[in-house]
Amino acid sequence: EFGEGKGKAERIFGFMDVFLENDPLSLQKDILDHVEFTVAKSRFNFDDFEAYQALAHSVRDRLIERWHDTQIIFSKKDPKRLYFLSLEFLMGRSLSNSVINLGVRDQFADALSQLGFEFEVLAEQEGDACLGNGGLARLSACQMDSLATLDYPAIGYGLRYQYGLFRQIILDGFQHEQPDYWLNFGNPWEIERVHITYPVKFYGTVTDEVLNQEKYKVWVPGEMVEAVAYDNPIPGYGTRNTIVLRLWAAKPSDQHNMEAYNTGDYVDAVVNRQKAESISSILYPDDRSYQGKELQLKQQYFFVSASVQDIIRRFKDSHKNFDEFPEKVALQLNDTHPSLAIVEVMRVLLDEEHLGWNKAWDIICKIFSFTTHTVSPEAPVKIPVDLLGSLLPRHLQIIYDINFHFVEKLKKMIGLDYDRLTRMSIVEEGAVKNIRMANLSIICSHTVNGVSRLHSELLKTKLFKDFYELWPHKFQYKTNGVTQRRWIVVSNPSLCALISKWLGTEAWIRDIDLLIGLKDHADNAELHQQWKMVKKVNKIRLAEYIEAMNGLKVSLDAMFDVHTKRVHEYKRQLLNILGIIHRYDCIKSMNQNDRKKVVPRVCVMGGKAAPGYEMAKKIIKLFHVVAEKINNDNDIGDLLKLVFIPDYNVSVAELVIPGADLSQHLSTAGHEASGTSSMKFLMNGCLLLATEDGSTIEMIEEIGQDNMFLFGAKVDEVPALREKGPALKVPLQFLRVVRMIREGHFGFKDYFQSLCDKIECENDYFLLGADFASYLEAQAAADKAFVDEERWTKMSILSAAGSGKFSSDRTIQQYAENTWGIQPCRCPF
Ligand code: GL9
Repeated sequence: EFGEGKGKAERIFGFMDVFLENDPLSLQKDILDHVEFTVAKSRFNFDDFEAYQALAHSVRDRLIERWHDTQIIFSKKDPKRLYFLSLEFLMGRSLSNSVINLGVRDQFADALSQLGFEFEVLAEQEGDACLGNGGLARLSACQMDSLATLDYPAIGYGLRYQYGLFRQIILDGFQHEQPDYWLNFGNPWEIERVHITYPVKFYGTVTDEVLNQEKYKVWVPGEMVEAVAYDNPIPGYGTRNTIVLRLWAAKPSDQHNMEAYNTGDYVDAVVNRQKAESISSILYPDDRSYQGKELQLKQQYFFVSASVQDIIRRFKDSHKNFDEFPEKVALQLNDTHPSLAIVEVMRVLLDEEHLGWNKAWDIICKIFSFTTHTVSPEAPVKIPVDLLGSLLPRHLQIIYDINFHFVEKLKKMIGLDYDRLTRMSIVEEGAVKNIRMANLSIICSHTVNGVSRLHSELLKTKLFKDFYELWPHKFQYKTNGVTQRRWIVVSNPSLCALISKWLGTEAWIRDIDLLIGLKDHADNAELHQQWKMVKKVNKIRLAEYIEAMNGLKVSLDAMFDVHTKRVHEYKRQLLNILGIIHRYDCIKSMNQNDRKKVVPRVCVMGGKAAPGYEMAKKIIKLFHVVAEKINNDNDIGDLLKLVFIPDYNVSVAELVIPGADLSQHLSTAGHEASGTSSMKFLMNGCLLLATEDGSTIEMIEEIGQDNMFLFGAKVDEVPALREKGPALKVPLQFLRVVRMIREGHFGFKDYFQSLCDKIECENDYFLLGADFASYLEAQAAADKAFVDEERWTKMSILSAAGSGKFSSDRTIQQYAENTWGIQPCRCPF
């Protein structure tokens, strides 16, 4: 039994009040204090970047104050807490988001202007925190914002990578990668916790020991590394609640390898020690493929072990024994990356807390929930048994034990159906034995969530069919959402003001369902006028960015047609490029009269390709060669312009999304588990051109198919089309544009042959040919709608009005109620 509740909170509570003042004078003094003493510049002489740093520290002080207050309430009330484990968080910038959520944006802006600085200019000084790859990582960030805003007692855990996602630079149309030294100029948004550290063990051997006549396993590690906590406060909006994202960094441990100093070369020993830091040094850039690398597995366990120690330490601080553990702790596994947490909790309960198998297993089954984010059956995460056994010998034993119990139980339930037993086993037999992380996660979690309704159906009928038939009650889904705080309030202030004006309230910022109220004004001429003005402001902002970046002047009258996301074959950026070539080809063959009817377009593309993904890199290059040709064709002028936005990230998205008229979401049906950028575009009144895939299907229900441009094969039509293979009839236009690429119309003829082969000669797995005609029709429909300004504006208003379902507030509330079983716990002042 361990210590009782601390009960210190009571004493402090009586006279606790707001400590830092937010009037202009206090803010100015705070900022100047930080200029002088934190940044160490003279308060009479500092530049924009130094002013940003001082400003950030003043905001951080306020975050810390609220976070402390929130902590006191949480410790006092001791609610069930959610621990959100994710290896990736794509936070982007913090300044604007923080001051808006704290409700001090205008006060800070006033204070700064009196000091001769402009808030917006300083905000531009901040770099992005890119500790993630794409959709999955940005989803985690949006969900943290919702958890804080809805007052849930939650903590996020992740890794503090020294290098975030690579920077993409484009040289001669090719993608090159550069390291992201995001910490070089310091990071005012984190608090280093030098006293919150945990040892993390690797390698070594397992021995048997006897204690009180009971046998126990003892893991004697071969290597030890220290995990240090870095806390990133996450403020809620319209509440004092501020939660924390705790990221772990690896440091050499003093507890181990002391021998080396005495025996070997001192300098060598210190240099070797330093290698420990490499564990948290770099984010793996591969979107969704686990490569079985030792360092990657080390990262996963490092983060899991530190988090689990922290969670158990916090629980023990205020509870006598583990009886209440499942009532106080919910652990959310964001995809399979943190799944070793299951085994780690089991190990601690067995080997360190000596609870015995049954009691420990009973706890495991009550605390874990698992969300999967992929539909790809080709990329299940597997860990080679040899690798796992050498790095984490005790964990491998526990996995075997869990599997043994599971298979025994399964045999009783389904009999000796060996095929099925083999499929469901955690251990994959074969030339190389593997541990299947998804099977482990499903078996040990009480709930398995998908990220959209369609995704969930696919999980139940295809990917995890065997498990669904066994445990239908485990399977749920929570359609993804995004936070309107970042994706409207921060990124589109003009639209934010307009919405509040027409709804007569700002309450929609916390209560997104109110957005539907815009529908009542969808025909109002005055709103139309103002709505168009807002779009224009945002298009100007985007056009200026494009010009500054590419030197390209684009016409504001053109339709801004945007396609931004990670580059992947299934996302079909190639389909967009083929469509552009077709458009170009058509314009070229028109007479002057017909040309007058063409809707001018600015086609914007952006996104990174995984560094080793050859096809994706070719697609980026193809966009550039086509852009080069079209943009320099005087015959085309403003009718068609192509822009590639390099290094697309969160802060660039904040600028691009509000400026888009149309956005494209072209995944082959059945491949995009959810998709979340579409939700951001929708909220910003951008029309969608999309396939019926992932969350798009639910968007159709919310805003109606008349307000979108839909095309392509539906998910149940895909298998039959694939079956046909080369016998499938593809339209002539398709063959023509592919031939243009093949024949070198845009140069780099040899380089693009393999790309063309894939969609023409090989099986065209992603069905570009099959969907091409219907894609062109949808594009034509978009052109037609765009020339009818009134219709377009109405569609745009209805898109935003109907986007309420896609707030992460709704997603999080569903998780809280149906999966985690947690209640809000709100700071009372
Ligand atoms: C993803 C899915 O592919 C998306 O469809 C989904 O919207 C998000 C969030 O649930 O998760 N899964 C996944 O591995 N990625 C996703 O975007 N990829 C990256 O994050 C790079």
